Amino acid sequence: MPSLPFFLRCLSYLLLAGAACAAPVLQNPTGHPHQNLDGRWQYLIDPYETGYYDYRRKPMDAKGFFEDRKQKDKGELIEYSFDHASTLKVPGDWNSQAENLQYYEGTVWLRRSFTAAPQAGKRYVLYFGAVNYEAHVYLNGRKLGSHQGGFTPFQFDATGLLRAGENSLVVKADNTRHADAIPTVNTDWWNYGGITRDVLLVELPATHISDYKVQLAKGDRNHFEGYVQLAGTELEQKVRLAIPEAGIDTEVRTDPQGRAAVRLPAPKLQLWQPGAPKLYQVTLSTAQDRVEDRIGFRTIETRGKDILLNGKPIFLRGISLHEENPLIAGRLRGESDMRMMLQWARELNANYVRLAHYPHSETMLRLADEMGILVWAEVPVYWTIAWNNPATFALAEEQLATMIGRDQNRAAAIIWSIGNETPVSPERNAFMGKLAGAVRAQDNSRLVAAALEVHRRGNDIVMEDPLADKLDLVSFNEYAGWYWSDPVDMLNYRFTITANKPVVITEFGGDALAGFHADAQTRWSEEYQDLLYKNQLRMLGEIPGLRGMTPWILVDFRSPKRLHPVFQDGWNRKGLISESGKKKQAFHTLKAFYDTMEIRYK
Ligand code: GCB
Repeated sequence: MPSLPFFLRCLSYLLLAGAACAAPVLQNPTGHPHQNLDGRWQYLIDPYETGYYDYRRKPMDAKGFFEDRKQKDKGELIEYSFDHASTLKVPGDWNSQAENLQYYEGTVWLRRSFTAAPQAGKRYVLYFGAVNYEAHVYLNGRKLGSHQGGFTPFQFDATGLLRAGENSLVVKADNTRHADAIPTVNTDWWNYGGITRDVLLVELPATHISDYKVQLAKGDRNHFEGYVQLAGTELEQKVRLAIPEAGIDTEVRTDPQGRAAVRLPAPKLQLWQPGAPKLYQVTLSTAQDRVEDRIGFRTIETRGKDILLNGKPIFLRGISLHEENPLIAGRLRGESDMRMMLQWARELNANYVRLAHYPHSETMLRLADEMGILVWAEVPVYWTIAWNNPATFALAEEQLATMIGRDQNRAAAIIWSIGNETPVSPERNAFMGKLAGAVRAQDNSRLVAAALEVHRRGNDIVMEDPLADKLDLVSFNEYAGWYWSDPVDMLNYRFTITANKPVVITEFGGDALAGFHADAQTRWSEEYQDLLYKNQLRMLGEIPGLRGMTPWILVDFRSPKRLHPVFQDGWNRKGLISESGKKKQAFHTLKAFYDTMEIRYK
C-alpha cells in the first residue's frame, strides 16, 4: 500500500498531466528475483503514429501495433510486422543505433518477446529504468499504462496479463519535445529517444518490501533513521533489519498502512567517504520477502561557509557530466560506460561529480557509492519552464520525488538540485520555492540546491535571486571569459557574495577543439580554454566561502545547438576531454588545482 503523499502527488499528476500515474517504484528492483528484458528489441519507426491513431486521428483502443499481430493466412492485410523488423539494443537510445534515427524526434515502437513461468500467488512487475520521453506499455495486446519523463523509472503490475510461455511486450516510445514538459523544448543536449535504461520483470511475493530508507539521521552519527514500506495484502507484519557487520539485528512492526519508522542507535561505524567508501550489507526481511542492499553511512551538513562530511570540512573537487558516452556517441549503456566516465573524473583527482541536468541511471549512483565519489543529482527543470502551468509543476514534482526516492539510500548522493539557470520571476520563484520545500519534506538529510545565475554590476559579480534563501548552498553558473569578457579581462571582475553559506560553483568553462593549438587569444584553441581555466581558478580562489566546483564539463558532448561546422559540428566543446578521449590542456590545469586543494583539506 503506497504512502499518502504518493497518492496525493499521483492524483495531481493524473488530473493535471493527463497521464496515468504509474505505481510507486520499487526500491532496489534488482534486489528482488527478476528477469532482465534487455537485449535486442524489434522496432518500427512511426513518425505519423499510424500504429496509434486511426485515419481520423482518433486513438485506437482495440487495435494498433500494440497487438503485435501476425499474418494468419495469405490474404490477410496487416501493414506492419515486428517479426520482420530490425532490432535496437536495449538499453540504448535509438539515435546512436541507426543513421536514419540520429535526429529523429517522434514515435518508435519497440517489441520484445520473452518467455515466462509465472508462479501462483506471486506478483509480477514490469520495471523500466527510463524511456525518453513518453512511454505507452502493452503486454500481450493489453495496455498496462503510460508514463512521461525521460530520466526516471516507472513500473506496472503485470500479474494478470503475464502468460506462461511466450509473451509480447510492446512499448510506444515518443521523444517529441513539448513546451509544457520537463524538460521543455530548448536544451543544450541531445534529445536521445528510446528505452535508455534496463527493463526488468520482477517477481514479488503477494506482500513485499516495496520501499525502504536506511541512513544516518541528519547530522547525527549516532542514529540510523528511515523507514520500511510494505505493499500487498498483509500489511501489518514484523520486518527484520540486519546489518551484520555493524552488529545490528532488530525488528520493526509495520502499521495498517504497511509502514514502520526506523530509528535506532548506531554503533561506531566505519563512515563512508571518498577514499574509503565503506558499504555495509543491509538485509530487510519478512516472512515472505527478503531484500539485500549495500549501503554506506555518512552525514552531510553545512555550518556557516563550510560543508561538513562526517562532521569534517570538505572541498568538493568536482566536474560536471552528461549521461553520454562520446565514443558511441549516445547515452551510457551500462556499467562499463559509467565506469569509464567516473574513472576519467578520478584521473582529474575529483571527489565529486555533478550529474547534469537530469537524473542519471541508478547504476551510476551505485557506482559512485562503490568508487567513493560524491554526487550532485538534478532534475531537468532547465531554463524556461512553463512556470504557470500546474501540469508542468506536477511533472517536475513527480520527477524530483522519484529521483530522491530511488537514490535515497546512496551515501554518494549529497545534494538534490531542483534545476538549472531558471530565470527569476514571481511565477518561477513560486514554482522553484515549492520544489525546494518538497525536497526538504521528503529528505531532510541532504542538501538542497539549484544552479542559479549571476549578474554584473560594474565590476562586481552578484547573485540576486530570492530563491537562494531557500537553498543550502550559494551555487551558480558563471561564464566569465567565454560568454562575456575574455580570459585576461575577466580578472578585472570580483565576486560579491554576502550569504554566510558555502559557495559551490556549478559551472564555468569554454570550448576548445582538441588538437587545435594557437595563442591564448584565439577562440576554440586549447590554449584559450587553458588560460580561461587558470584565470577562473585565480578569480574563484578569492571567494572566501569557496567550498567546491563542477566546471563545465568532463567530456565534449553532442548538442543540436552547436552548429559551427569546423569547431563544433554538433558538439559542445567545453569538455576537458575530447569526444575521442583525448585530454585537453585545461584538464591538467584543473587537476593541478585539485591536487593542491586535496592537500589543503587533508
Ligand atoms: C550552461 C548550461 C549548460 C550548457 C552550458 C554551455 O549554462 O547550464 O547546460 O551546456 O551553459 O555550454 O553553454
